[in-house]
Amino acid sequence: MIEDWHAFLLPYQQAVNELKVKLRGMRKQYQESAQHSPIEFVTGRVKPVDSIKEKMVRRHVSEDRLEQDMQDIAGLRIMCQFVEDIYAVVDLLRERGDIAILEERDYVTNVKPSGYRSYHIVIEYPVQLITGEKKILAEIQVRTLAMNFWATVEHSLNYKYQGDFPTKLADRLQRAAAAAFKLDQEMSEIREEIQEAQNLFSYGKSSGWER
Ligand code: 0O2
Repeated sequence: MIEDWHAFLLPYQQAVNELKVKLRGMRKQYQESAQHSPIEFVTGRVKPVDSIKEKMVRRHVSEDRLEQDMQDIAGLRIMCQFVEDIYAVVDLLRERGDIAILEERDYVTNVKPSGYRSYHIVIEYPVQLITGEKKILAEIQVRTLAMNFWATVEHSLNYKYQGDFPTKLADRLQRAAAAAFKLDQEMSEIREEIQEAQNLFSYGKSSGWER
């Protein structure tokens, strides 16, 4: 029995905090060298205890298998402007010496039945604790801003309807997913022009809207 969930989750929180800094650092380096950053912004979270318990029941995960079998207790999200940036980010992650990629799931190409798109990477990341090194599993979700918009809205609705959407709403969500992907495709078509304009404008720097 895990009696102290706070203590159990502490290394996960440390992993999320460290990875947020590192991934945001990658964006900063692109900006400083006046190059288009494939990373627009980064968020992270530790799965709330209630969600962990709910997923343990749903996926038949016992407490003694939790660390190995639940891969998204530590979660990072990387948002990109363009679909092409997703694959650039994945390449960057593959090159890093501080994370080991265990699994990749390409829901960008292989869209889920719900309409969900994102690129999922399961990593192993070592955190340094006062008791020594501990390897933590974390899931990095890489997606465009449009995919993120859809997933965020769908996630809230899912919470309300517990996945049992009325048919009309399910249809709307499917159409919204298709529209979001169409937007991504349209943006990709004019990507070079957009990036040229962004280089001239040097968006992140001169506007002051730092992330
Ligand atoms: P939260 O609140 O986002 O943290 P499963 O968890 O059973 O769906 P699996 O194999 O464990 O599947 O992992 P998978 O499919 O690689 O990733 C699960 C996570 O991806 C979910 O986490 C969501 O973040 C996201 N995701 C997957 N499918 C959908 C979807 O249809 N809609 C939305 N909005 N997000 C999705 P959680 O556990 O739902 O929690």
